[in-house]
Amino acid sequence: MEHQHPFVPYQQERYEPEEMVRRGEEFHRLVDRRRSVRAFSAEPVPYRCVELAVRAANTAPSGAHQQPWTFVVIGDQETRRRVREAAEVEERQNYEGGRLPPDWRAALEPMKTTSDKGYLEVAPWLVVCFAEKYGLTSGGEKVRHYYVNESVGIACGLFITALHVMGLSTLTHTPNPMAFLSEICHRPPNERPYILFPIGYAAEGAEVPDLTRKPLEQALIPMSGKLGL
Ligand code: IYR
Repeated sequence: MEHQHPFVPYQQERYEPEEMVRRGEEFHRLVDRRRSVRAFSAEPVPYRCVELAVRAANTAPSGAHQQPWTFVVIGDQETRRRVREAAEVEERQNYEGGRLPPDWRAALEPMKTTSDKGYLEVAPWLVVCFAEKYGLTSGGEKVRHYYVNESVGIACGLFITALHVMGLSTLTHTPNPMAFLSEICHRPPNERPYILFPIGYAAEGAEVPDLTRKPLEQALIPMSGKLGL
């Protein structure tokens, strides 16, 4: 074992029930306003905000505390242009070259997405989250990683939430296939690109599809009685 985790006391914050509900309602109102954005302003965004979002992501629980994520931050115009071009090469094959199977194309139709990924060059920051399929010891031995998808997915959830709290917009973009990101970001073979996030302010006049959230009765199935309040 390279690391040991001695046990230390932990005290979770406690609130009166009314305060718990008030905080929950406030948080729900906040996250309910988050939307995936595909039209960004080129206005600069402080690096510190991106760093803080990664700090939040880096608090995620993970299988065996293996923290199997890496977030690569790209800010320079030239690299953003390379990412856009490589993503568009793939997406043109998907959308115009017939690589997207018909059922997938039909599912995407309401989103009105196309192979044009101009936002990858407009948004001032691109962050690529990589998932570590396995770890490596200092001696180069492979270490099995557990629940990689769950762990990295949760980290990315925290990441987009932190950006939203700061008033920033993003998109969970998954160009397909996205191996080109490993090359551009110089990441090792044990890491695979997971999600590409353009980050910035939503463009003036940006529009999003008028989606609604799944009704609570479908998302929440209470199997036993509701307690209190
Ligand atoms: N990667 C493609 C296609 C795409 C797939 C899904 I599922 C989406 O929710 C959105 C897009 C693209 O980025 O256009």
